[in-house]
Amino acid sequence: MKAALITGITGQDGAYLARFLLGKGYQVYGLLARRSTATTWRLDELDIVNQVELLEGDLTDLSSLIRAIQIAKPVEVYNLAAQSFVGTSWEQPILTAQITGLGVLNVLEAIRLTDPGIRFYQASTSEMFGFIQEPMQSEKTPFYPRSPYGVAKLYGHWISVNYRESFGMFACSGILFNHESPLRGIEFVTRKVTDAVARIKLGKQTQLALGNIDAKRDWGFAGDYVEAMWLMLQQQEADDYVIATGHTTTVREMCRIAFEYVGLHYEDYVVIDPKLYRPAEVDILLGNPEKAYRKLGWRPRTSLEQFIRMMVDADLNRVRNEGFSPILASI
Ligand code: NDP
Ligand code: GDR
Repeated sequence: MKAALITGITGQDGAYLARFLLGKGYQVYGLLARRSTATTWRLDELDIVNQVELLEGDLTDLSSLIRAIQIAKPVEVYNLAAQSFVGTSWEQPILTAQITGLGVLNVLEAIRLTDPGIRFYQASTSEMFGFIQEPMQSEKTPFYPRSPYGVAKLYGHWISVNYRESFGMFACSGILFNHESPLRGIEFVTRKVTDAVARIKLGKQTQLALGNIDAKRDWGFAGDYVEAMWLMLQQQEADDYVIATGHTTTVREMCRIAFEYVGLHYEDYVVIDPKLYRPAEVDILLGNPEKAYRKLGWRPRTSLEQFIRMMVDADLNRVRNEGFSPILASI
């Protein structure tokens, strides 16, 4: 049985990828960072927590990564762990650099020192494009990150490319544009909105404070995007790919869709809080996934309207069961 190791298995993408790889017959190991409270609610939600093997470790601790690889003996390592919230990266820039930037080097070194034949996936991001220099961003678009998070990710991206070129390692970077789901963290704007829609609909909240609602994002569904990660590691040669839908939508329009689904108008509830504006913003992201279409045969399957409805439905359920839900207890 082939084994895979996922760092960030307790995150949104980690949980969906674990389920996807289990479906493909992999033995799935995940790195579990020590926290004061349990963070496995997403694995519980997908009902797979007993099917994966969790190994304690941290991206900033090289020895724990080497140990995890020695135990799991994976053929593939997916590096999804990160301090992934852009907003926090201005509050904790050094921690963000240590985890999201240097952490990638630790994983690559752990692989190089144990079994350099292991195939490696790095979770790169459209945030690396930042200040947009081309209307549609592809693998060839120059990078200009606009947050400490984006800068840290750019280091992770280039060190992965460098290990491929220096040591011939099979290292791929997926430059993924925003992707969402009912398992999305509450701090990200789609989930913040769908959670508020549920609370307002059920009479538990009256307003929703947001920052820049004119920002545009190319939003896809996380469940579709994890397949692209796996496909990259099944190719003859390691390469980098943009994964996106090719459509962009304002935060404002996303709000309209979410509120209208429950018969409400976002204008009646959304207030703008200037404190939620970022020190530097990425105004618009729009990905060109043509290379992934052509070489991986990958396609996004779920529309923005579909997954926003899924998220609102999930949040309505959670809010209704509040107080009893182990999921809510941990977010
Ligand atoms: P999440 O924030 O949901 O998950 C991040 C994961 O990283 C969690 O499992 C978290 O553990 C883990 N983690 C954080 N710090 C450490 C550490 N020091 N050592 C080990 N593990 C750690 O992110 P997503 O699932 O949304 O994203 C997955 C990856 O893809 C991230 O690298 C993200 O930056 C990147 N990405 C995401 C996109 C998106 O739209 N979702 C788009 C492009 C890239 P814990 O649960 O214990 O905190
Ligand atoms: P992003 O996602 O920064 O693109 O990073 P987020 O959902 O946080 O923000 C998207 C856009 O919405 C605007 N916005 C707000 N954002 C949040 N979080 N909260 C608000 O109240 C709010 N109001 C407006 C933001 O300014 C921004 O323009 C995500 C993460 O998953 C990264 O890890 C990943 O790399 C990128 O997507 C691609």
